[in-house]
Amino acid sequence: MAHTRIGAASAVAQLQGWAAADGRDAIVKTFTFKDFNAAFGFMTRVALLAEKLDHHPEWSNVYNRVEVLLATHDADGVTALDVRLASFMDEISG
Ligand code: H2B
Repeated sequence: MAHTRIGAASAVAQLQGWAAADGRDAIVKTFTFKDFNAAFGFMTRVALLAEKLDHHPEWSNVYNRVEVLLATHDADGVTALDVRLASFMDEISG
């Protein structure tokens, strides 16, 4: 079943430190770590959940920083799946 679009505003209201993206229905957050090893460890843990959920982030990494954008492509916007992945990222980065 396709996920229902909830929209970026609703998602950021349920999360800490996430913002609505410019120009599309998506949420964004920049995570900063101690060093590259910590950043890449974070990405590896997120990758395992992303595969399990079949729901993948758009992201980029420069040294200790990971910039993340989450949206559900099938729904053309933000759904509960994005909130789930965002919550996990917050949990393991804290
Ligand atoms: N990730 C995200 N973020 N949105 C999707 O709609 C999506 C995905 N669809 N990962 C999945 C893969 C789909 O393309 C595959 C075929 O299941």
